Amino acid sequence: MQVVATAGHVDHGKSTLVRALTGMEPDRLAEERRRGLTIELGYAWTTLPSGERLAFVDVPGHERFLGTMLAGVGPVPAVMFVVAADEGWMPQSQEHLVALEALGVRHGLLAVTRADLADAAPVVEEAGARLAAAGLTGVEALTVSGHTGQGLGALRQALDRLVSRLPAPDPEAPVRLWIDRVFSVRGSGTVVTGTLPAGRVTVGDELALGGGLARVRALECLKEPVTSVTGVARVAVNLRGGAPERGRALFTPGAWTMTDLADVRLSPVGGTGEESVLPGRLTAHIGSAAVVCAVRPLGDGLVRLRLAGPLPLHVGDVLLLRDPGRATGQGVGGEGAEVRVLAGASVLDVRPPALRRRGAARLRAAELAGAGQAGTGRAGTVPGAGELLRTHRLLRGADLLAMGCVPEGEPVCGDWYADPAHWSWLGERLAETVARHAAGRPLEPGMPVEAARNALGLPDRRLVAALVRPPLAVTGGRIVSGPPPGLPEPVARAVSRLRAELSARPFLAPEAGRLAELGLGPRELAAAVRAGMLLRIAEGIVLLPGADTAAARLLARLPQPFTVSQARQALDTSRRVAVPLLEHLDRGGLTERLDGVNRRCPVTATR
Ligand SMILES: Nc1nc2c(ncn2[C@@H]2O[C@H](COP(=O)(O)OP(=O)(O)OP(=O)(O)O)[C@@H](O)[C@H]2O)c(=O)[nH]1
Ligand SMILES: [Mg+2]
Repeated sequence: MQVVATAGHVDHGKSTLVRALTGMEPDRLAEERRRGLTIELGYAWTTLPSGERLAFVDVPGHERFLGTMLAGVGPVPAVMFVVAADEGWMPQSQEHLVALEALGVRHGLLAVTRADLADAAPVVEEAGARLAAAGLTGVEALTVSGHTGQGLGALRQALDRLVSRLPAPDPEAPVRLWIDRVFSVRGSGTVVTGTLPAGRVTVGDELALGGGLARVRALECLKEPVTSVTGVARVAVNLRGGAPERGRALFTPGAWTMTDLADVRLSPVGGTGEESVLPGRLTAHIGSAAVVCAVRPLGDGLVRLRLAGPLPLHVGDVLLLRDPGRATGQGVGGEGAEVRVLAGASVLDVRPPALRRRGAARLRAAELAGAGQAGTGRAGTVPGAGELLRTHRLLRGADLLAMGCVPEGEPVCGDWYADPAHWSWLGERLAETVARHAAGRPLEPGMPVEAARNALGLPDRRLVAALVRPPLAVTGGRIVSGPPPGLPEPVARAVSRLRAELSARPFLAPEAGRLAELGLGPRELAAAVRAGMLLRIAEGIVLLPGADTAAARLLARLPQPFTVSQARQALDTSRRVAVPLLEHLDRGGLTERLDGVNRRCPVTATR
């Protein structure tokens, strides 16, 4: 199945043509029939000569219903543009065309109707040129009459050619079904309808809806019950749960980013080739949604939109921006009606960083300058995972998917992906941070992983572990300056263990038995001391570097003078260590021996 929307000035014969092509009535409301005017979206379908089924979303042409027109066209891949032969190009013809251009609709055909009333040729020429200028290239022009049936056979064949050219949507794509109608069916509950552009919906599916979840109880496609449907299709979904209303979307949970903030690139519309200065408040349209938004210019055609409510968005989505305040006041089809559609906006980021500091906006613009360059969404290029990582630096694979990008390459750990340049920068920062920590706290055997995570501002501890590479190593939840050059791997490991043990009781030097267990003989200890990983106090007595000055600081707090036994207690160690440690301190002038029993700390040593 394919879906085509109508477009064109009020009263130009859109609904009449849809009626003639399908035999169905697109104007369902009594008021529409009484006034001869489409107010709400109309739905009708037919089978084309090829056997392909085609559904129409028939939109209103009246300027007052532009919002409804946009809701109908939003999710639809192609358009049947209708112009009356007897009236020619009119203001809403222009406004609808600008809207299609902004939304990036590139496929369609031109039906110049009411050809029984006037010569269609000049209108075919003018309208054809305008459509081509707006990016609807390769559009076939047909001359028809909804009243006499003239040209309808050729139109059906042209519609067949049009739909056969449309790109085939991915049935595995995540679902986002913009709701364009909600109603209740007695005995079944709530039913919503919409145009499913891609992906698959199946009975029993649980889909996100307005912050909650809704279960698909039943499905219909063109009034026929189905158990599963893939886009493109018009679907009616019987729901349990959720809070459905027009403008909301049913979507695959986790596959879209619910956001009220988006950085976008503007694309000028209406053939001016220039960027108009946007007002500070606009309405953003996507799918069937219309949301008021505040506009913050970043520079270079880039703006940040703050939406009044969150929308499920992907990078690469295209929004239409219009000025809701600018009413034409000219009446239907009045001359000089102002163009209210101001720009298309292609979404570059759905999780943009806060702009706090002065000049942050300009920096952000520079950062986004090359992103997803040129063109808008449906036809243009979209920023890829690599580009998103360049600005976000670190993202989970799940976040990338929710942003609309398939992760590329290998994760750095778990589900985390990193920008390669940023990752190596982080590696360098970690080495620096660990070195600074070691210099400031020589008694500690290394920097706790959590402290390093904090220092680097990383969101996950596993990232710290993944950044550790030689000569850094992780033992016992700490990052240690691992084997310095020349220290063999097993010795380095044993020394790290020893340092970890010493960090718990810094003055209790390991006994000979423990050293032997760790395989640390005199040669190994000497190498570790040379590498600055241990401090030699005496033969077979090693502590962490800096333990001596730390001991002196503790001893200075004792009542002076003090005995070996008092020092031993204060340092929480044994006589075996206390005696040589005090002698080591004596040699360094950190303690002073008064007699056979007493020592004191010189006043200067405690400063
Ligand atoms: N003579 C003639 N009249 C037509 C033709 N098509 C439509 N009309 C008449 O034009 C008027 C408007 O037709 P609609 O089909 O309602 O126009 P529309 O474009 O759907 O109008 P809106 O939905 O309100 O924008 C009606 O009175 C139709 O009978 C045609 O091919 N020939
Ligand atoms: Mg109509």
